[in-house]
Amino acid sequence: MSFEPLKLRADFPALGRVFDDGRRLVYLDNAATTQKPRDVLKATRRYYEESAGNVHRAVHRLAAEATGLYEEARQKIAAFIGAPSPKQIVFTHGATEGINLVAHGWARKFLNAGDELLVTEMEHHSNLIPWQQAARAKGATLRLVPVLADGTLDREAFRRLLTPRVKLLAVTHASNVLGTINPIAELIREAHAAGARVLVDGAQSVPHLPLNVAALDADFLVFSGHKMLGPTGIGVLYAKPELLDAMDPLLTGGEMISRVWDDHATWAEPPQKFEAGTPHIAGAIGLGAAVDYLAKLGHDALRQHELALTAYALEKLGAVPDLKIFGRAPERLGVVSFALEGVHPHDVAQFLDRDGLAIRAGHMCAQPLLRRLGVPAVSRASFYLYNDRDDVDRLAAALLAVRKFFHAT
Ligand code: 7TS
Repeated sequence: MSFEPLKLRADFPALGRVFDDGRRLVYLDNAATTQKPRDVLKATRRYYEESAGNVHRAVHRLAAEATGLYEEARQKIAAFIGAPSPKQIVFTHGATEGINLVAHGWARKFLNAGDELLVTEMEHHSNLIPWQQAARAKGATLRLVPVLADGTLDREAFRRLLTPRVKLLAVTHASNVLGTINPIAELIREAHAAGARVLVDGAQSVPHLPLNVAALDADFLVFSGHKMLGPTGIGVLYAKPELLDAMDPLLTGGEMISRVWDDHATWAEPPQKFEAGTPHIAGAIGLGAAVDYLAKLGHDALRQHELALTAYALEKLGAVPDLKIFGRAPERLGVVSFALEGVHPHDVAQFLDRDGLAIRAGHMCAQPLLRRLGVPAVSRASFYLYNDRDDVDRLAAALLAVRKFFHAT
């Protein structure tokens, strides 16, 4: 299917916003969070208006409907990422929680002193700090695979670092700063051959790329609903069944138990074992609707659209004088980080906001990477299915205007 971003835009109420000066919103902060289509808003609202019971406990009709909708969402998500069973889908509140769950429930349980954890220099803080903490708690060592000047991983260094001491490789599928798409299938294969498990941070990739966890043979995969048209506060941890069986829960309490005595308890089967308390039921249902929307568009068509738009953006931004683009990986997402010489990235974002353009500026929750890039902050534009060439033209024009303003004053 060919993409018609203008038509798709009509599905997103927020994208209809026009500011006081008559300029329409150009939303280019999709790597932070995406806008929500009506289908997602409707599904969420319908749960609250019609079926607002709790899940997995009461027998009344509302509770049965809520449970049905919640479990249906789990099935849709399993199908979307190619998980063999919905039992491998644990609802979390986002990618960050999923990583913490594995760091606590698996790493802290199974790591020994002298073991090693491998991450990369392009990780978001969410896929770094939980491993720093786990390594410290267990006397293990954390090592970082370097990033080369073009924004790709140093594969030779990776192979050198991948010793039999490495118990886990935790790696982002795609960088939220450089846009680099890592060769995840090869990294998993090499890590497995060295005897390590692999956690894939899919926060940036699952919303944009075709992905099949079973084919990849990933041990763990995490992602967030809000970066793929879904609600905030809902995300997913996928894991192989034997890992879910072996792991400890992060949260304990109601609904995650099998039997409870005065002084101890036994756990329910996964995924319930990891979903203590009342979950974000509306969020899960909303994420199910988001997955329906994306599946209808087709991941391959979405990828083609984003590839073409990113190539256009790199060309247009490349023509803005004094603009430096970070990351030149051949395989990349629609994420473009840049710096305009002599202008602070926050000032760039502020100026663009006046023109109705939403971009992000800052350290992108990737301080170790920015330190290596030699900058304290960058500006970032990130695209999704509803962006088009007109948005890129507006971005390039606004950047030229910012440059002119700062050079003239
Ligand atoms: N991993 C990556 C690669 C990310 O880009 C992010 C969020 C996370 C994990 C954490 O996701 P969360 O939903 O649990 O917060 N990245 C960004 C970003 O680039 N701008 O805002 C959030």
